[in-house]
Amino acid sequence: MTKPISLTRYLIEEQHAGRINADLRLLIEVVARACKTISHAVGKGALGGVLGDAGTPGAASINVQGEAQKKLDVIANDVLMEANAWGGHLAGLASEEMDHSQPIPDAARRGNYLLLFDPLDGSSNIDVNVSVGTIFSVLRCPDGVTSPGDEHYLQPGTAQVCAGYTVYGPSTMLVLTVGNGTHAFTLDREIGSFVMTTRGMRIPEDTKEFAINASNQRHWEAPVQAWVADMLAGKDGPRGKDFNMRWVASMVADVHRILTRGGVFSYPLDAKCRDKGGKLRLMYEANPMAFLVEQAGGAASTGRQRMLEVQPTALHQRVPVFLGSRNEVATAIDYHRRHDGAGG
Ligand code: FBP
Repeated sequence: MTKPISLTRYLIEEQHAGRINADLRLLIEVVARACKTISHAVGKGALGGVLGDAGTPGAASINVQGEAQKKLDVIANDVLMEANAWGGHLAGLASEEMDHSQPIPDAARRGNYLLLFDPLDGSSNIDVNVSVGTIFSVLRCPDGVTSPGDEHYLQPGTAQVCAGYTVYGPSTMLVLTVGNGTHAFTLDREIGSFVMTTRGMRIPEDTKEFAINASNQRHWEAPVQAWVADMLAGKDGPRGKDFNMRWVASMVADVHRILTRGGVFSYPLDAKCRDKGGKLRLMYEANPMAFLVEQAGGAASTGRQRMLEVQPTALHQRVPVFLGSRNEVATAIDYHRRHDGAGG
C-alpha cells in the first residue's frame, strides 16, 4: 500500500502539474492551518470555555443574518481573519459573520485571490457536541482591482478556483478540490499535519438515503412535498424502493456523509424562508459544496438551475439546495420541472 501523502505534498504536486500556482497553494495552507487552530478550540469544548452564546447575558451578539452568534462563531471568524490578514495571498475576504467583505490591510502584502468562508457551520450543534465545520471558497480578484468591494465577489460558482470544508468530528478532516477531483485529508494530531486518506472521492449515482429537515414539510413547495412523499412511500410506492433518512443539521456533516457513501441533501425553499430566497447561503455554503460534489461525480441544483451557474446578486444571498447522488438530484429537478410545466 502506497504511503499516504501530506496535504503539503499533494499541493506541491498540483503546482508542479500546473493546476495551481504558488500563491493558491500557500493560501490553502494558511486556511488549513487556521482550521487546525479552530479544531483545537472546538475539541476543548466546555473545558476551553468556548461553548454558549457570544455577547453578554441579555445582550446576545447578532450577525448580519440576524442570528445569535455563538462564541465559537466569533472565535473561528477571528482565527481565519488573523491568519489570512498577513498571509499575503489575498486581495480580500468575506465571512458569514461579517456584513461586508474586508480588503486586506494596506500594510500587508496583497495577493490576487478572494476568500469567502462560513467560519463555523452547524452552529446549532456546537453546544451538544455534534460535528460542526468550516466551509471555504476561493475566487480570483478581477484584474486591476486592488481594493475589492462586495461587488467583486459576485462571481458564479463556476469561477471558483478552490473549495473545501473542514469537519470537526470524531476526527478532523479537510475535504478539498482545486478542480482536479475531490480529496479527503485527516488531521494527524501527533504530527499536526493533514494526511491524505481518500484520493478521488466518488459519489454513487443512485442512492436510497435522503437528508432534509422533515419538520418543515408543511412549508415546502408542492414538488418537494411530492418528491419526499414518494420516497417515504418506499418500495410499494412510485419509486419502487425503500429510502432511509438522515439529518445532522450541520451541512458539513451531512455533505461529508454523502461524499463518503452517497445520498442526497436538500434544504429547499419553504414558506418560512421564501422571502429570503432560501435558508443556506450561496457564496460560502452552496457554491463550495456544489464544486466539491460535482468534482466527486455528483450534482448540485437549486431545483431549477445548476447551482454553479447561479449569477450571485448579493454577498449573503440564500438559495434552495439539492445536492448529492446525480440521479437523485435529477429526479428532484424532474419533480420541479413537471410541477412548473403543469403551470403549478
Ligand atoms: P450555520 O450554522 O452556519 O448558520 O448553517 C446553517 C445550518 O446550520 C446548516 O449547517 C444546516 O444544514 C442547517 O442550517 C440546519 O438547519 P435546521 O436548523 O433547519 O435543521
